[in-house]
Amino acid sequence: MPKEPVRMEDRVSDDASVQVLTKALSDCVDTCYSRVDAQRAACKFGSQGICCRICHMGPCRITAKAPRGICGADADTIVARNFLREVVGGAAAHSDHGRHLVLRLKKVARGHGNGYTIKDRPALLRAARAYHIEIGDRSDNEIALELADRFLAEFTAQEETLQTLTLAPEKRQGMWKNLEVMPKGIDRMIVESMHRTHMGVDHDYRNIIMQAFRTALADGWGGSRIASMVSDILFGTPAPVRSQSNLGVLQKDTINILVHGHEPELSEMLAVAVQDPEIVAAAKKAGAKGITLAGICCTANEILMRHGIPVAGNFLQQELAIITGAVEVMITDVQCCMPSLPEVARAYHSKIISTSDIAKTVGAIHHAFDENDALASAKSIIRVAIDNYRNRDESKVAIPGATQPLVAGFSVETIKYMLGGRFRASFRPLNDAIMQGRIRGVAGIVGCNNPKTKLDDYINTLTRELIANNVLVLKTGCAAIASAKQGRLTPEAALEQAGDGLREVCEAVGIPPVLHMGSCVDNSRILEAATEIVCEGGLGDDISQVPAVGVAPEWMSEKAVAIGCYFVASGVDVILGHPFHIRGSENVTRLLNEECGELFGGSFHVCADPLAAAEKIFALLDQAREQLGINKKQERKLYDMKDRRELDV
Ligand code: NFS
Ligand code: SF4
Repeated sequence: MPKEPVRMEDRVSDDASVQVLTKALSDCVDTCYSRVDAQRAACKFGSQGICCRICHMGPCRITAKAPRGICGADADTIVARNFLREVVGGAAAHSDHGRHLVLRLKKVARGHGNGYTIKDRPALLRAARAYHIEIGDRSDNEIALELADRFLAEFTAQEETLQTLTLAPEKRQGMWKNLEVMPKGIDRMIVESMHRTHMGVDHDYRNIIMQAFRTALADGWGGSRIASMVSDILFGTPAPVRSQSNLGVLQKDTINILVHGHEPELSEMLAVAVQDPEIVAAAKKAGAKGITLAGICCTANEILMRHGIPVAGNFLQQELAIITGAVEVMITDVQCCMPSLPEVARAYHSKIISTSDIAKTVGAIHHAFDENDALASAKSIIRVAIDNYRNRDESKVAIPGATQPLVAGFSVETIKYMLGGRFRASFRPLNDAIMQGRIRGVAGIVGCNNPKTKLDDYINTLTRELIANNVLVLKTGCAAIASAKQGRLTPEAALEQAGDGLREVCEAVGIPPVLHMGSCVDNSRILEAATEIVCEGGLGDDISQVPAVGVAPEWMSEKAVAIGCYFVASGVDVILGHPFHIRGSENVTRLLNEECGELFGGSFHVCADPLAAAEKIFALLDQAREQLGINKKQERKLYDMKDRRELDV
């Protein structure tokens, strides 16, 4: 019997995506949703992690009859090696992004900014202080140059452990030391991990998994943290900004340009270039009302937070955006850009322009971003879009109307400021609200979408449950965009959807119940926030004691694996919507899902159902509250200094 066709409403959650996916079908355009069907019977060796193709005696697969590969590697070794290589991929992606930004900072500091400047002096000074760099009466460029070199040393250090680790609570640093997981230079960790997983090197699954945590820490506290710090220095520390989300941000009568990928350098210049009077005039001359610049994936998050530029969609909407027929140009750089994009674009007039020499796609136009003349580069890409406007085929255009308002830009500095005001900026009110039970705890919901499950559904169902039950939600990446599309990133959402305690706090402070903290490299901001909570006092002296969890509901990328690992290694329990490819090894599964709790104070938990995940999260938060002795709902109380001193002990 032929299988029931899957309904669009079962693939995607929001009306805009339903409409465009239906259009894809009538336009006969393939998307990841048609391809996921073609891939249906996933290889069980792959999904259990027991396929090894590390050497050419193989590939080998583990079965009951063949419990070892040709070299003798068993399921534990093979699963652990594959897992470590995933962490390597994720850590490398984040960190290389960070490195590019550091090299840019160095050029700026040397006076070769070519349009880039140090936009945020306080961010520069914050970073300099973190590295104990002398400030005195030195110029910004002098400080930035020393800082850039110190950042670069974090990549190249051969023997010293990462400086950024010292930004973690002291107790956590001690735990890392005892467990011998303090990473040395980021590049060294990545190379060493590749060495360890070469044929015939590291075979002890525990030793391999500990290296996975070490490498992940080099990402979360190293490469990603550095990427966020340098982005703030060069482009500004995010502060609350209003904007719009979903495919409806594309306009019928403007030239529509989408930026997609991760690195903010080009998109920052595009944000400037679209306002250039010459460019605006050229757009008008081409018969358009103007130019609409919008983003997809994490580039969207970067320019949303700093410029309020609208978000067209998250990961699984990249193809859908083209299928609206209204995109003149989609500009890609690195990471999460599907190789299918030029093929989808061929059905319309859209052009895909790749801009990074390390990320080319067959069928895309390669327009290398000239970093020595970034503004001119940005303008010339925009001109391609302007020229392409006349090729738009109106009969193929269907932009779904729906957009949702949002507020984004919640950096740690901003949260502090909003909680305490300019002169008393602090996390104290948040700690107090957690201690009093008005806020039950904090959940960081992060990560991607995955066509194996309905777009945004798990993320949004879980978010709804959590905020209704007084859990403050911090978001990054595509998970943040999912909430934006549902209208949950506005302070007004708190009034309608948050539980009483959380609503009270949100209303008093003027924040949404779901805080958009940025792109995926900005997950380091969540660690920073957790550290601030610890340092503020009253909720233990380590991150693992704070009632906080991490969740990656619809994750798909190696970056998400690395993120999960550095959260766990930082003491945060992490809920996954679907498991890692590790089930072929009971030992590795037990280590990651159970024993890590003993080692780090946090481990992985797999919950396929969002409501079960919510229950699990409440249990974890309540357990942390119990251990802190604050697990009772308390009346609101105004603390005097004596009370505070007692609480702070
Ligand atoms: Ni994160 Fe950002 Fe999205 Fe997943 Fe990809 S865009 S870095 S990896 S898919 S959240
Ligand atoms: Fe097979 Fe061992 Fe080679 Fe892997 S490393 S492919 S298990 S022989």
